[in-house]
Amino acid sequence: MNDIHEIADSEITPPAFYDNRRNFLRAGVVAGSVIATGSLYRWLNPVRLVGSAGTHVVPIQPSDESAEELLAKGWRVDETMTAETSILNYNNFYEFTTQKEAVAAAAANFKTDGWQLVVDGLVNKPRSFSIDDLHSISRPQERVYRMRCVEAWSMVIPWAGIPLAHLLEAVEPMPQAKFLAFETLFDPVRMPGQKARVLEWPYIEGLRLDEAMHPLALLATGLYSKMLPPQDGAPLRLVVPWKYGFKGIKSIVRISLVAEQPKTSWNRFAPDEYGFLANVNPTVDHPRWSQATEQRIGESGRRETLMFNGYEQQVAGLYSGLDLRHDF
Ligand SMILES: Nc1nc2c(c(=O)[nH]1)N[C@H]1C(S)=C(S)[C@@H](COP(=O)(O)O)O[C@H]1N2
Ligand SMILES: [Mo]
Repeated sequence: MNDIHEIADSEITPPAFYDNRRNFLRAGVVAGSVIATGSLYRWLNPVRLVGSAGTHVVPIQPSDESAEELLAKGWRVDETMTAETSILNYNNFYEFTTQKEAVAAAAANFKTDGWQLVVDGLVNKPRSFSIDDLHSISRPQERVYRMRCVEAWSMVIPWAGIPLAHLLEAVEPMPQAKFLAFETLFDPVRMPGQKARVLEWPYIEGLRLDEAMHPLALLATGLYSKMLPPQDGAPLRLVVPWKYGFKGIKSIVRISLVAEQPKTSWNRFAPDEYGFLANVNPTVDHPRWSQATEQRIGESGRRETLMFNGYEQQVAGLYSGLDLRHDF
């Protein structure tokens, strides 16, 4: 384990992809206005730590701890990443369609130029952020995380993004702030699935403030070393890997700091099936199916679901004293 080190993205990026990115860079320069080259360069070098034999270390930045110490504490995913084609073509994004294999095509023309994220509510410094603003708060970090959907399928996904805690530090939550309410864009023209009342739009999700401050909570702006594509929640989505996938709200336009627990979309839709905490828990079944096992996309057979999706060592302390037998 002594060959763990931080390396430049270019050293480990497959050549074919690197060439694509150079073309992308050239296109950006020619097009001129779309992406400032400065931000693109910053984007091209997310912090990434890898270990021997492809171990993915979860970097906590800033951190005094060495990669070896992080590994020893379980900040790692020793698992094969799910194929990029699966991550891009098997999606839940009801604003476009409820057919998982059809989301990519339905979302292909979704434009996110000029996107602004508003952060407001119980904060001392409410403001709105462009994606470049977010990247200047915190250099993007690569995070390889398991994702477990409540429907009992799962993936291992290389996200990149900024720790949610860093954004919160920038807006300074007030002492009365106890929860975050997240909101997806509401625009039935650009998101035609919103013309059907499958859910009440806009999609709303929430976290407790202490959950949001946890170093694993990520605002993802990238996937497989590229900008986040529309079907996975462009230009930014939440990733909380110890919770069921529906907590990972996509295409976020607003984050409000609030005093009361927000009313979330899936909980309103079926309060007995989708809770607020929604921590992955193999011992608490969904009313209509078991949560004990899962189908890892790309594998045959099923594997056992892990408590807190394998992040128990990191997050169990957030829930000490809570009876998780009723959390679903
Ligand atoms: N706005 C919005 N966010 C969403 C959803 C959605 O329908 N709309 N689906 C959720 C569900 S159920 C899951 S499992 C994940 C799927 O993320 P992926 O398609 O990137 O794998 O997104 C979550 N975020
Ligand atoms: Mo899901």
